[in-house]
Amino acid sequence: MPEETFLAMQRSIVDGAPDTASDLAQQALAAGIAPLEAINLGYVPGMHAVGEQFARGQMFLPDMMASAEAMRAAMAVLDLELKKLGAERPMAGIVVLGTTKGDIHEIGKILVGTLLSAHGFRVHDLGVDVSGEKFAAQARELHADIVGVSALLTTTMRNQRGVVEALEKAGLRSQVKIMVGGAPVTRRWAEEIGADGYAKDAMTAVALARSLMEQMAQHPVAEPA
Ligand code: HCB
Repeated sequence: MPEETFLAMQRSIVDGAPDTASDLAQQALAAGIAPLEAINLGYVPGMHAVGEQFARGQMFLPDMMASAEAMRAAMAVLDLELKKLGAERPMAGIVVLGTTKGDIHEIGKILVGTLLSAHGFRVHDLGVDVSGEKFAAQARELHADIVGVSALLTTTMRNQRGVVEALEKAGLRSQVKIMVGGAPVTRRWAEEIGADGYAKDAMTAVALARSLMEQMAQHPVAEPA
């Protein structure tokens, strides 16, 4: 039964069918399937299939937009369940999250934000197409412990370096940890631009955020006077 449900979830994304995607998410919750399982085994593989078909020229931009809509519809149902878990946990840290300048991909970032919230982090999502300067200004204003930067295009990945530089320029680099992610991003890239860590998916991002918080607790930096 779950196998069929996961396949139907994948199909709802490939077909760009928001109502079906949302119905399946509700059915899954009613059947006791964990929201994260539905995301990882049902909907995300659907998004990957869409990316592959787009790359092969078998899908076009409007199709990809419809698939994104279906993904959002499913996430709207599952998000609520995941966030309930976070309300019961002690505050784990403050995260400012966004997609780099020039990039409007948001699904992965939203997923990262949802899982961080579900694990007790207070997440401020700045949205998409966010400049390094805005990341820095918001990190200061919101007293962020961690800045999470997403990029899905090889052309916008380099703007992650711009975020690291903006935080340095604002004098915040020693107080704020930076984690990067997104389909074209690698650990090596994270090291090259001077970020503190890379996460390949949302669960890894939670583990990374926890370990960055631990590092900060072990080596606290005095707030500037
Ligand atoms: Co878009 N697109 N797209 N797209 N798109 C990609 C990314 C391609 C790989 C598709 C392909 O060619 N195979 C490709 C990029 C090629 C490249 O640069 N190498 C591409 C392209 C080319 C484009 C346009 C340029 C197409 C055009 O206009 N001709 C255009 C660019 C617009 C722009 O940003 N300026 C475009 C537009 C779109 C939309 C709008 C139709 C839509 C986005 C809608 C939205 O987000 N609201 C879209 C989509 C949906 C995709 C694919 C199909 C899926 C992306 C997705 O949601 N994945 C994608 C194909 C793919 O990635 N395989 C395709 C699912 C999520 C869950 O995975 O990797 O985003 P994720 O996030 C993970 C992970 O990376 C990590 O955790 C997340 C959760 O597990 N993570 C972090 C992410 N951020 C993190 C931050 C952290 O701090 C830590 C971890």
